[in-house]
Amino acid sequence: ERHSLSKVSWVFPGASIQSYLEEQNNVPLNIGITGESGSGKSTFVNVIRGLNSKDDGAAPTGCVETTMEVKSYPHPNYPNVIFWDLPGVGTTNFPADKYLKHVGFERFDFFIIISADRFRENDVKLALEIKRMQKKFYFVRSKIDHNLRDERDDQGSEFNEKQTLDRIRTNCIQGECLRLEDTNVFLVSNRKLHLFDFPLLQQTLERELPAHKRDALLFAMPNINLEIIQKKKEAFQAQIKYFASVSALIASAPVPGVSVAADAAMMATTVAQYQVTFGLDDESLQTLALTAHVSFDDLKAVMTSPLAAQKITKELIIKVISFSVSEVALMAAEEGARFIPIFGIPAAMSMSFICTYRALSMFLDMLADDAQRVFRRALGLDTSMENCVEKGIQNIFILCGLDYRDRHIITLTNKSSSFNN
Ligand SMILES: Nc1nc2c(ncn2[C@@H]2O[C@H](COP(=O)(O)OP(=O)(O)O)[C@@H](O)[C@H]2O)c(=O)[nH]1
Ligand SMILES: [Mg+2]
Repeated sequence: ERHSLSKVSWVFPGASIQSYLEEQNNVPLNIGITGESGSGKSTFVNVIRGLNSKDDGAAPTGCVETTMEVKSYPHPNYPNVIFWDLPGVGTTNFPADKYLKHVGFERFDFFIIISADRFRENDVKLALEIKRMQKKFYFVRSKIDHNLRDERDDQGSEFNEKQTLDRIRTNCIQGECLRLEDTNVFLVSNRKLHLFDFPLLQQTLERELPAHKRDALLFAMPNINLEIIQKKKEAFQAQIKYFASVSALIASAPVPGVSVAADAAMMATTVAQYQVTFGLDDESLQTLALTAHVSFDDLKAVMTSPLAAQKITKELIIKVISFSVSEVALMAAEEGARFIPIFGIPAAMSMSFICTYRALSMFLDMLADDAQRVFRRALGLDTSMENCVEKGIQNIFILCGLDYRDRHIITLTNKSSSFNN
């Protein structure tokens, strides 16, 4: 799939924009997950990649660690982002410095140290050694859902969630941990990543990573809240100008027809990437349906874009674009402009730029919007049917090249329906 972008490179063998784009999407990010056996490392490695423990490529969970093996788990959509399931220091019996050599610490961008209860001497020694090696570490206290459930059972009406969380936070970094100044601990439930401190952990990682690695992390993160969906959208939007430039270069090829076909192939690859990154491909939706206890069909039902639940192909892209009157006019103009001698090629180039820019932006908007609806539906938030109908109408407007912000037409349809009642 990824290669369809490079297939067009024969048109402009030197086009460095393409290699820039490919590099952007292949920035390596290696995250080491360590902690004692049973703390929830393998489960974390799975859920952060959007996988259930039974999915293909999932790390085996619930088994007592006996090997010193270091295992890598690439992200299913972004194999450049690798989560490493490391043996606990305790399992290896190595002191911290030998342990870090054994797991190959140089390759890691940062470490996550997980514990299901209090952090121990081992964890602290390891953290100090990681720091000495000038790498970063983050403490994650897992299984918070268990603790809250137990507390609720014990305390009945006295139960106070915030107090309980505060107490866990202080308790798990007592004793040995006080040797580490200002250590943050993130309270996480692998069963419910969107709750507690996981969103904060994600923000912290993003803030503390070098700038060129931030998008790699962002695209690989599960859609745990609307902010992440919005941030992914913004990062993709920022890339669109480069894709549009590639298509402008292709358009300057003096062969009619090549431009549209190559653009559609490139767009299909890009839009398919949007789809999986927003978790809107069938597989991701199925996983979400399972974890959120919502039916797959219910999730599908809230999506309103013409790309919803479809495999993204060149043909589909052309079909959706050809429904959009304004895009077709632009494309036809581009093909026409090619035949105007001398001025033709630059004109075709700029039209191709605009055309690709607008089409990709349109697809991105549609999918980001669907992602938000699916997210709300999964959490049982406010995606009412009315809402969907209005959005459906908006999409028809876009496809017809009309401005859907022309609200009076929508208001008109609303009026006529209330008239019928
Ligand atoms: N309730 C709950 N169970 C968890 C959580 N994380 C892991 N588990 C369970 O704890 C057990 C051990 O987890 P695993 O990921 O295999 O730990 P590892 O030995 O550190 O890799 C498994 O049965 C998991 O399902 C969590 O956050 N909440
Ligand atoms: Mg494990």
